[in-house]
Amino acid sequence: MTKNVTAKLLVKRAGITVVAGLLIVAMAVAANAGADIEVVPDVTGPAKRPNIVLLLADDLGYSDLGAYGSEIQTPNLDRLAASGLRFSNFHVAASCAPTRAMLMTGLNSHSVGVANIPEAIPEDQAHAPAYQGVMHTHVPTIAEQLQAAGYRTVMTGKWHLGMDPERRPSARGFDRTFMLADTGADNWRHRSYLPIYETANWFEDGEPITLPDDFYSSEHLVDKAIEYIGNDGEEPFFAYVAFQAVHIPVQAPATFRDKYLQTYVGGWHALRAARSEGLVDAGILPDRLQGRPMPTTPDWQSLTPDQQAFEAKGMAVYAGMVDAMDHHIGRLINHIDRIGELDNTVFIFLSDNGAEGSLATRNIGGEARAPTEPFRAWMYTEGFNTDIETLGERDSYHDIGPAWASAAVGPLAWYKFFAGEGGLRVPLIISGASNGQSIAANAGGVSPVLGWATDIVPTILELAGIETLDSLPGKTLVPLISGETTELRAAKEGIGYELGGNKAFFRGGYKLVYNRYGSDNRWQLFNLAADPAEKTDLSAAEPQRFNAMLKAYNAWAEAQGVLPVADDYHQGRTVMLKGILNRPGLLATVALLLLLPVLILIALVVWLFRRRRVN
Ligand SMILES: [Ca+2]
Repeated sequence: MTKNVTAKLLVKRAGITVVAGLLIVAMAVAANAGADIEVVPDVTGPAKRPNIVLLLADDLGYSDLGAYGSEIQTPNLDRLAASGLRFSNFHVAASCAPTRAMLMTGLNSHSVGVANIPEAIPEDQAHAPAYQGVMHTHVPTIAEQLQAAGYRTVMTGKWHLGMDPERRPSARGFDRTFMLADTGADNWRHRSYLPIYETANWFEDGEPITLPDDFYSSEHLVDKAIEYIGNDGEEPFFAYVAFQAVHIPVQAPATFRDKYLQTYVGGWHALRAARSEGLVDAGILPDRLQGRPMPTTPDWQSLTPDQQAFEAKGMAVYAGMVDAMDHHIGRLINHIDRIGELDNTVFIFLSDNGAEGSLATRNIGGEARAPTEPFRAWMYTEGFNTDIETLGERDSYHDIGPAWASAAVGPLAWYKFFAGEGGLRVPLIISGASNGQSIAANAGGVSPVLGWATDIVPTILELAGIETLDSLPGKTLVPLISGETTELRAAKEGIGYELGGNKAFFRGGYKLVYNRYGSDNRWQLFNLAADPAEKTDLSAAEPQRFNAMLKAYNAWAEAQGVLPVADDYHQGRTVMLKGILNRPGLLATVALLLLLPVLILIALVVWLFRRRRVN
């Protein structure tokens, strides 16, 4: 509250200064009327605070943009990168809601109640304040702070921080909202994408709504953002557009997909190698790295030609979904240009976690085995199909699986849900202008500085000219963008992280990491600066550093209220079991279907018995 009041006062003061300055200029002009003296207005400080557009992709991999070495065409984001600054060492949480909570509050996910997505929190953690899965209502959001400072605030897309009325974005500082409350949804229709939800929970301005028939997620979310931003640039605006691209179900219009029909026929090993090279060509990584082979990546050659054709087309859908998102971002940029605000708008683009490796619709070998039959049965009852001809189109359901997900993060290890760099390291582009001046001193440059999700809120506050609370753990990135400095954190300053039992601690160029999978199910130490692919474990070679970082992680975890997970905890299974148990209607239907043959049998026996007695 104090913060909001302070913000209001600062803005009021700024307004008074500008008005007073203009009055003085007007009086000077009047006094000098008729004289040959040219009066130059001396208005110091920004005439108008910049608009801020926060663009969030869902499950987009580290190397999925052209500006990060991808073959996927993303000309609009590449243009933002060329005039702004890219970050090559920026990290977020490995799944949706924890990152979103940090982006909205500037605080660590545990401290705002979002240690994990609500769907994946096991019963033995659910009592703890850090494990509510929905964002605490007493913590101010960036939207509330900007709103208090006179910004018009709009939000479209996936929220996933609480569905109760008081937790919806309409109650958390956004003037206009068009939002999805769930982990994801169909991109083409008003329909859930998992059996854990009865329907997709969409709201406009806090009220439940039904999607229009001509819906495609990236297109519609941008249409709504354009509608809410409107045509007049009276007040500065903050627009948060949280795309469904490229979250499961992977879906794209055929026109976007078909550009890539031949791109992935060489398979995932070839793509991973090409992406690793692309990251070097794009100036993101200094050297070409060979990624660790992932145990969940089967040999491409072990697939049948039919399987290869299906997988290659599926990846074309994924590329088309990224391409379509970029196309619609281009429409948003054009709108802002049309209303004359492009020279006073800052764009921040990032992904909420690394590429998604879950596989629900089929098995492809390797260690990525999944019980696909029950899921497929549910999928068909909902009207989805996996036909190759129409893959990604309306009513199609696709997921790329772990092998393509590994390729999408280039040489990095692991992907979404894991604490490897493939799960945590994402593209971040900050670009644009404030009052006609480009904010980037080194346009097209790349910053290799270690950044963390909580750095975005202080960055936005500084851009908006709002004083930042000392209690925020993150750092503003503005001095890096303006070229004032190339440093962000002191070498001794650490960053702790935990999600579903996967954990990490970053400090001084090193990373301590624990991934709950196979031989990675232990603490390992990597020199992140020299070894971003996390290939050489230094825990035995550098025991002092290892022990010091472990101690620091434990202290951080205790302060954050991190709870251990049970040895048999499995994120995906928890989501499905917990979700289905929360749907009594679905359970009753399943039970009835299972009991139906037994009931028929009993009826038959009774009928036969009676018939015999009658005879
Ligand atoms: Ca996500």
